[in-house]
Amino acid sequence: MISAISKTLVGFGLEKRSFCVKSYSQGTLQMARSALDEVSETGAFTRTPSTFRNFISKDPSSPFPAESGRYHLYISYACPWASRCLAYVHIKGLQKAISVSSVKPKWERTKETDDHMGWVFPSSSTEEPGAEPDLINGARNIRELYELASTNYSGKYTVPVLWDKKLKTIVSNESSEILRMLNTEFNVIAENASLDLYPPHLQSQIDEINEWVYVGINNGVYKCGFATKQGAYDEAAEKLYQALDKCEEILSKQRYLCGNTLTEADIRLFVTLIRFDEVYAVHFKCNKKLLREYPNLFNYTKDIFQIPGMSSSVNMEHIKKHYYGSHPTINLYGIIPAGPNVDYSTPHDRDRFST
Ligand SMILES: N[C@@H](CCC(=O)N[C@@H](CS)C(=O)NCC(=O)O)C(=O)O
Repeated sequence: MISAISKTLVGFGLEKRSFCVKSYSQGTLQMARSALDEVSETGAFTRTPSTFRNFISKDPSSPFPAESGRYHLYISYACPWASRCLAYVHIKGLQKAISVSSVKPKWERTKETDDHMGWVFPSSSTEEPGAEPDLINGARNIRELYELASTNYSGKYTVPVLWDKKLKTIVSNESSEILRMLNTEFNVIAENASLDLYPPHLQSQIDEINEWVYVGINNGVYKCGFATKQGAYDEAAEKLYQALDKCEEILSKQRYLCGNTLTEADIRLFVTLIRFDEVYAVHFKCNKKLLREYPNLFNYTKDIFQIPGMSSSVNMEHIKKHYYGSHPTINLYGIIPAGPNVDYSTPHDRDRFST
């Protein structure tokens, strides 16, 4: 049995990652090639920062000026960080200005010569519904985009990737910063320019909420799922449920996290909540309480799902195929659980708060 498991992990290119101690320098991880590498000696998942941090600007003289048709957003529907960028493209009305395409949901080998597993494009538009071949660069996978943009890149090959078709490079691979660009810099082009998800009077409140929501919930579910020691898991699960309880309490009094106005903080929370019962509860062991057991959070998730444009940023088939199929160290046989198939388009009670 042990050798069968070991053989399967080698097939996934994961044996070394799962059983060897990684190299560290002053507590930070070096050369993480995938999220599965980012586990510290205490068994805690520790995310490494994104590398491409340029900003698109409304100033036409900037290196990356906001221009219709110039930028492409590479996403995976499975990824919460990429999905929040896609949600912004939809709700800001930027579909005509910024093209978008999704990779296939399940990680595959990205090179014949090493064992890296990552995001790949389908070879035809019919191979995997929702995913498209890379018509911009003809890349076979996301890794090749990073290699086009930088000859000495040594980090993870993550989505989202905001690509500049003119300079043929990556503008940004940091979703929190892509959200800020999409919110303000394209307003001359955006069909829904008046929607401001980061208005000046709420910025400090949004920043404060984002901080504990990221630590406890957005990243917290990954910390639960990728923990390799009980203590690391226990700590992450405790923080997760404290943060969820706090959200439930806030949302018992108001429609959204910052009051009765939808903000960036809500979109950032939503992408984790929509994956919660379908994936995180099982795959990441976040089962102390389900989203459906939190009346306010559950109805809030439906409310946001029903905002025009939001539901088309959610592809549950890709979400389930990815998580259950791409992390063999925590789901060796890649079995996708049958349920629970929650319908987020059913009526909710959030209209009880005035907007
Ligand atoms: N900081 C990044 C994180 C993005 C990220 O971690 N994306 C995951 C998918 S959910 C990824 O592409 N992982 C590839 C890998 O771990 O190799 C952001 O928010 O944009």
